[in-house]
Amino acid sequence: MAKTLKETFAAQLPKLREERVTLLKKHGDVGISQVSVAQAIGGMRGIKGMVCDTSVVEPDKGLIIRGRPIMDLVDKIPEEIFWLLLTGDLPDADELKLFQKELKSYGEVPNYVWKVLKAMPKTSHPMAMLDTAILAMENESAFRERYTEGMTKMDYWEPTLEDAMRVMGTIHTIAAGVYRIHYKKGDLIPPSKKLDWAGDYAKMLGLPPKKGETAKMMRLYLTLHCDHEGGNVSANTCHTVGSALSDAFYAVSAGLNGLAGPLHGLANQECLNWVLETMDKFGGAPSDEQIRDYAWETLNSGKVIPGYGHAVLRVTDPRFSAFNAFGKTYMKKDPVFQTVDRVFNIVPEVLKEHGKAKNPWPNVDAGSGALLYYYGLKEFQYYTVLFSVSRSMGMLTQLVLNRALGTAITRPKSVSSEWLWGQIKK
Ligand code: CMX
Repeated sequence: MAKTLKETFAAQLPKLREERVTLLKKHGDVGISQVSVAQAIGGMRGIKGMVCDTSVVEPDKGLIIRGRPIMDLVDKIPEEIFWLLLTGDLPDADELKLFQKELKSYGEVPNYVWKVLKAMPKTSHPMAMLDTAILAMENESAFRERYTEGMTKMDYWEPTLEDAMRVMGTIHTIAAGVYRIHYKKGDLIPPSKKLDWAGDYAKMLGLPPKKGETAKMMRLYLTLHCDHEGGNVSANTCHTVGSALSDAFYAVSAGLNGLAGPLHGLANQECLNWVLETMDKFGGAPSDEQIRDYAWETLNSGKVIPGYGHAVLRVTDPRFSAFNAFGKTYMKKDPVFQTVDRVFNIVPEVLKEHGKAKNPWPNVDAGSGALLYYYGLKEFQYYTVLFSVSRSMGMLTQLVLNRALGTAITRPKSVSSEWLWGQIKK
């Protein structure tokens, strides 16, 4: 008989715990990183100071989930990815079916969440709405309840997984509600009993199905954004908050607040804006020369070109390539998509000439907006919400793993500038 996600993970746990104990007790003194002054000032870039097993980002390869390059996973659906992130394996067909059913059993959004969202100012950013809704749902936390009752440390992961299922089971419904409330799209569309997570999200948004292509695009979108190892702002924030034993609702809401920053997830909304501005300025699909000029104008005015550069990657983000391949299959004549494709041919050269960005290549955000726009999601401000729905998978699975392995509360040592000068003089 097919096993549930909880049963599958529980069966793996003794080995994972044993390995963690061995690492700590036998190899705890092995050094893995040295820290320079530049790293302490520069966002701790490159310092190896935390463990994350859900995925790694190789500078020359991009995202690898549990040993599988993301390009090998583009045909999978997000529910399979969630399972993979947590357990290291893909579910078989029966396990997937059972998991989808279980997820739906966590799908009810309490009415007070809708009341909170409807009471928010009309000018609230959709990300502020999503994060507030997740935080409001903290009231449902199984972890908080069990912790108050006095559960043992060994059991922490169980209600954390339950909370994770509740967040994962509702976040797409909440996100669709945010869209319909914020943009006055009419009544909320209830979740379906039959559709998969991504297909249901597309339907609840109220997007035209375009013969099933919209759901296909959504599956790809939610799969590609699922995780990006542990040190990025949202994952790291979620981890830090969770390390204080704050429950999944606190931790994920905090992580999403980080995703709302323009240097992180919000770049998503800025990218397509930049592309459309270019089209607007030049009255239609711009020529290579016009893109070059506009790129320089952006850089010379002290702004970044959104969607390009990365803190870790040093090649074209494979997730950009996956979106590009999808666009070439389904919308190759679309002028916005064509412009994104042309920008890809020009901007890296400009950034190389500019000489500042360590990585002149596109990241995930450079291409996704054109697809969303084509399938009817024209409100850029909303784009980071889609990113969030997907990224919650990475944050939640990292959280469950850390609870299960008893990862310590985060508390790196900060130093004063005076101390730095002292070290330099030594
Ligand atoms: N356009 C212009 N300048 C850029 C640039 C870009 N796309 N990317 C990097 N640079 C500049 C940096 O601003 C920095 O300038 P200063 O020295 O004046 O501060 C310099 O190049 C060196 O930066 P870096 O080491 O290459 O990049 P960082 O690790 O500091 O930052 C990132 C990475 C993503 C914040 C940066 O490339 C950027 O701002 N890109 C545009 C925004 C974006 O697309 N963000 C989405 C990233 C994906 C995600 O996390 O969601």
